[in-house]
This record gives sequence, C-alpha cells and structure tokens, in this order.
Amino acid sequence: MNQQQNDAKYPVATEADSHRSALADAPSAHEIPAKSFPTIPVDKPLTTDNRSPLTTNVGQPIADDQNSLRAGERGPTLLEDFLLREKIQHFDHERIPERIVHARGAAAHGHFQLYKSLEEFTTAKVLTDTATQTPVFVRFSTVAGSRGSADTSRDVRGFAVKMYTPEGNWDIVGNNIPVFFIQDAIKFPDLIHAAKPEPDREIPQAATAHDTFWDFISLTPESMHMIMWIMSDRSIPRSFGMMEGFGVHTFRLINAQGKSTFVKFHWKPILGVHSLVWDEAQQIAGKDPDFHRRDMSDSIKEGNFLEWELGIQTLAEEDEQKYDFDILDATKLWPEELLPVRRVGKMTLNRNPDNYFAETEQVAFNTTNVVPGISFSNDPLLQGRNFSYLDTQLSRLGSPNFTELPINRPIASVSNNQRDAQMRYTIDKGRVSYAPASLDGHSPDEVTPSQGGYKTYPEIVSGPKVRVRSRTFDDHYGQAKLFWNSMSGPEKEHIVKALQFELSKVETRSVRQRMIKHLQQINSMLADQVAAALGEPETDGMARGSADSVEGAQKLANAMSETTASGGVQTSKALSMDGQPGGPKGRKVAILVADKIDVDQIIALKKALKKVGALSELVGSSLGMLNESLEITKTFANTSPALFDAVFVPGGAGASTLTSKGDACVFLAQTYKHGKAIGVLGEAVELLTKALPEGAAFNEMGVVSEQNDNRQDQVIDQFVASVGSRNWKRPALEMVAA
Ligand code: HDE
Repeated sequence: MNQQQNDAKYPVATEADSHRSALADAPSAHEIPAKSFPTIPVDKPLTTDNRSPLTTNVGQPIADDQNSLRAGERGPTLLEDFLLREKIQHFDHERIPERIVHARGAAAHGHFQLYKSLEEFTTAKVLTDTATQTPVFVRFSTVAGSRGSADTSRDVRGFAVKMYTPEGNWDIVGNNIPVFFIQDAIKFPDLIHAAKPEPDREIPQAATAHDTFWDFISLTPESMHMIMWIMSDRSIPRSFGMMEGFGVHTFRLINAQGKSTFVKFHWKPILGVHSLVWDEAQQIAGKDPDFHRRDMSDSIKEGNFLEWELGIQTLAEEDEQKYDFDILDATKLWPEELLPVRRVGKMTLNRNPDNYFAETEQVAFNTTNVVPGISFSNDPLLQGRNFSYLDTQLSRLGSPNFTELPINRPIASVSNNQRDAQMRYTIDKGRVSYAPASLDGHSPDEVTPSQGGYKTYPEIVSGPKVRVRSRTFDDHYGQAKLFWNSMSGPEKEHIVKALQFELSKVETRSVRQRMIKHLQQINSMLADQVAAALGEPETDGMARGSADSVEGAQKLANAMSETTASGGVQTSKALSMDGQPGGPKGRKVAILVADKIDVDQIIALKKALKKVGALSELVGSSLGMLNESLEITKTFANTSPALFDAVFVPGGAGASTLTSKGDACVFLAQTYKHGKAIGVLGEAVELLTKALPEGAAFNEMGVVSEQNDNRQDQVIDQFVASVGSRNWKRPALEMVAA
C-alpha cells in the first residue's frame, strides 16, 4: 500500500509523517473505527486478501512501513522500533528445512470419485462409497535436486496423493516408477548420500551422472531393475499429467469379514504416458526450469484438468507365494499380463494452490496415513518408511502439531487426549486430558472395529530375530530383462544413450567397468553398445554397432533376453510407452511469426487447437501485437523448440522474412530431429526446405507442407491430428544440423 492510500485509511498519518516516527503518530486502537478492528475477535480468518489496513502480526495498525525509527533524521536506529524488529525477525525465519528428498515439488487440489464399490475387498469408505467425491491434494516432485533445481532432471518423480476421506486422511505416497532401487529401508540413507551432490564440492546438482551414484549402484545389484527405468524416458516426463503413478509396495485390503487381499495401487493418466527426450530435458532446464509446474498450473487455469484412473492389482492371500518373485520385494512389479489392473475410480486435479508455502511446502505425507480396510504388507522398505515420514515432519515442520496446518488437517473430526507442544492451534476445553476419566462427562471414547475403528490385520507372525534378506529377494536381473525386452526399438536406443551419457561422466574407470558387467547380465547388445561409447572392448565378439546407425538400432530392437522372476512373462506391453493413448490434448504448439504473416491461417489454427484442448503461442523476433488480437508472447531468444510439442509456420510475406532467419531454421530442424509434428503453408514451405537436409520427410511422418494456401483447412486438420505424436524413424536424422 503506498503512502497516499495509507493516508486515506489513517486520517492521523499525514505526508510529513513519513519522515517522522511511526510510533509517535500511530493511531491508538480506540481511534480506529470498531468496524475495521473489532475489539472482541469473534471471527479470526486465517487467510488474507491483503486489502485490509496494514498491521503487525498482533493486529497493531501501522502508519509507516517505509522508515525505521531513528533518533533524528540522520541518527541511529532505535531498539524500541518493534515494527522493524517484528518484520525483520519474521523474515529471518521465513525458510524451513527443505525435504531431505523430494525437495522440489508442485501440487494441485482436486477430487477422487469411485466407479464401483470394492466392498468385496475392503471396508474403506473411500473405496466403497460411489456417491462421495473425496477431496485430494497431490504433490509431484523430483527426488535428488534441492528446492531450486530444474524440473526436468533425470530422476524418479514423486507422486504423493492425500485423500481427505470421512475416515481420516489416506496418503498414497508413490512414485512414477513402479519399483525402487533398494529392498531394505536401512539402505536408503546410503542411496541418497550417493545420489545427492558429492559432499566435498557439492556438485553435481540434481544429477545422477557422477561417480558416487554409480559407485553405489554398481555395488548394489538389487538396483538394476530400477536403473533400467531411470535410464529410460520414464525419468524425463513430458508433464505431470502424462505420468503414471504407483504405490510401489504391496498393501492389504481388508473386507468386512476380516479377509485380506494383497493389492498394488496404480494411477493411469487419461492423456497416456509420454516423455521428453534427453536433449529437450537438458535445454528446458536452462530455458524454463519450472517447465512442469508451469505446465500444470497453466493447464488447470485453462480448464484442461489433469486426470487419472485409480487402478488396482489384487492377489489372494493364499497366492502370496505363487510366483517366482516375492511380493514383498519392492524391486519387483507384478506383470499386468499376470495380474491385470482393474480401473476403479477417477482422480481430477482442477484447482491450483493459492499459496506455495502454506500448501505445497507444508503438506506432510505419511505412509502410515491409512484408513480402516487398508493396511500394510511386510515389505521391509515400506516398514522403514512407516517410521521415516512421521519422524521427518518433526524436523521439517518443527512441531507434532503439523497435522493442524490447514493443508494437513483431515475433514474427519479429530478428538483425543494429545495436548500442547509448539504451535498448538486447537483450544481444548475442560479439565480432562486423560483416559480413563469420570470427570467432565468423559474423554473421547474408543471406537470398536465394528463401529469403524481401525483394526490391524491379525497376521500370524513368528520367527527368530535375524538380520537376513530372504532368499526369495535374490533375483536382481530377471525383471530388468523383462523391462528391456518390453521396450520398443527407439526406447531401447534412448536407454543406451542415457547410459552412455551418465557413465561417460563417471571419472573412475573401475566403476564404469563394473556397470558394464551388470549390463551384460541384462543384455549383451545393450552392454556392448554402452561399452563402445566408454572406449571399452567388445565383450563377446558380437559386432555391436551403434544406436546412431540404422543397423545398430535394428540390432538393439531385436536384442532380447530370457527373463526370470516375472511369472514366465517375457515381454509386457504395459511397460512400454509405445502405443499409449495420445493426441493433441494438453499439448502446446509454437506458431512462428513475422510481420505480414498470414493472420487468417493463425486464427484458423488457434481455433482448431483450442477445440481439441491444445495451447498455442506466437513466437517472433520481439514481443508485441501481430494485429489487434494476436499477441507475440515468446521470442526466439527466450524460448526453444524443446518447450513445444509441435511447430507451425503460416504463409504470407512474413514467412519469407523467417526464411532468412537462422533462428527459425533451427526451430524447425530441432523439431524435426525430436520427431515432433511440423506444419508449413504457402511461402513457409521454402523455410522448411532450407531447414531440413536433402532426403528428409516433407510430407509424411508428422510433417505437412503445402504450397497451395487453398488447402489451408486440410493442412490444419492434418497438422492438429499429428500434434502430440513422435515420429522416431524420420529419414536423414543424422544429417540434421540442430
Ligand atoms: Fe520417501 N521419503 N522414502 N519414498 N518419499 C520422503 O518424507 C523414505 C520411498 C516419496 O511430496 C521423506 O516428507 C525412506 C519410496 C515421496 O511431500 C522421507 C525410504 C517411495 C515423497 C522419506 C523412502 C517414496 C517422499 C522426505 C526407503 C515411492 C515426497 C520428506 C525406505 C513408493 C512426498 C518427507 C511429498 C518423501 C523417506 C523410499 C516416495 C525422508 C526412509 C519407495 C513421493 O521421510
């Protein structure tokens, strides 16, 4: 609020006051009309619209927020200035410790709706009551980077869902990858220490391409399945709304008869699973490090809500040991071909948080937030997590009262004898804070299981206390092979190239060599092509080729390995991103423009894109208005083709101006290289011809070029239909100069 606005609200503070003591002239409480400062606080809202008069944190009205209290105009500042001290003190303590892992995140509100009651399996209201919309808050995150790191680093993504159910909060604190690096929680600090920046120089930030990570991995064979996922494009998602989510561990559902069924939770994105390519991810980290969080909040703002279906895989209690993998081992998934995913409900994210800190930063997920009818398995990783989450919130949020923060508070009522501690918000009434009690009526009554009280599944447990890993956890390569076999040719190429990138950054040769040995266990062609880039000899005399050559790529596509630990399944279609539902919805198109470009074509294209739920932006040499309604919102300097899913260049004289611009050529060339849709009309065909090498595809594989402006409508339709698809096999790729 500026001084003039201030004056209007505070008649006692005049312009001259800004040079004088704020204290001396501050209006006393009784001078303020009772309407703006009620003396009896009947209503104490926690949110502020920042439109009320300026006050301190205890409601003292402030007359001067621009000058500290001084002894004389040029004199020293006085200790008495409680306004200054309060403001600075609050500022000094604005930060709280960031999460040890998953520090970088973004979140949204929404709801979950069940399709059909699952009462056959569980008593949980959220999974049996189809009439209720359960509010949810979902936080997506990367794991290794600190809070200010880039969204697109190669990493597993956190996918943490908090459901505010009538029986208390249920959190599925999952990831976008269905397995994990380790089998036992006791290894977690080591894994994270190895992955985080190396402690001597604190580099690299948010990257696994360094010695300590690969040293640890190369000595931890159980991580090989997860490594295949991390080296695939799954670890560089296109957007949060195009990621799958997984509860990872085996949980239990318990029905009204007390019968338990093992379950795995899945989130299946309606838009399908889609990823960036590594070259794009690296560019985006520089051009727009907030790419994923911006995409989510923009989509929600535009009404393009993010949607997933909740899926469950169930396994009868008596089938626990039916397969050649252990269902308690978090490095193993349940192949969907063996145990199909049943889609049971839909989650929609449709509201952006109002305040990042209050909601996204202060939200506290906890794997022990389960509701009656849902329980745990003995997965040793899950058991360790069940300790960790509650514990970590204490050091992060500072008090056991973090459950009272608005974002963590359940919609179910809370009533118990827990009291006090730092930052207690609830004002508990009466004398009784113990049980059993006879005074004051009584303290809160326990709820019997038949009335809905939480009951732990009475699993029979016996055995010696030992520190051993079950032999049934021993197969470390079988499902890594299943993942490899299930990849399409281009997906295999991307895994090879990711390993080449990561391991070539490892400075210690023995670590690189150890990793090649592990890769040999998964697939010899994979190992050989990685070894080639690391300058290591061929391992078994096979002509290895290179993923860059057509011949080498073909060899990779055909390279299969016999699986184990997969219930006999050799390939699983569900693991590949090839064939996922796709299309233009949720995508973003760049329209390259210059003066005198054909604006009618732009208007027609924008309309067609909007109709299918795709966004578009005009990219030019400078910001400004192209005509009275079309605004250029991006420049060649501040954006990159990596930030878009497709590019279109309209015709007209402006297209010829673009033809003489290197930036426009690079834009098209890079889009071609990354397999994304391209559309050019009229004079813009010349630009495309200049940008692409001889032999490139000009009218196939997602490229539409048409000199004849009369065919505008067909060209636009064809272009829009191919937005969102990738064409990995375009000709002359190796010749593209981008
Ligand atoms: Fe976490 N993890 N984790 N984790 N995790 C945390 O809790 C931990 C694991 C996951 O957006 C921490 O509140 C241990 C697997 C997500 O706020 C901490 C182990 C999976 C998030 C912690 C694991 C996850 C966390 C840090 C090995 C996928 C972010 C801050 C036993 C199923 C939630 C916090 C958010 C956060 C511990 C392994 C998912 C330290 C000990 C496996 C999505 O408590």
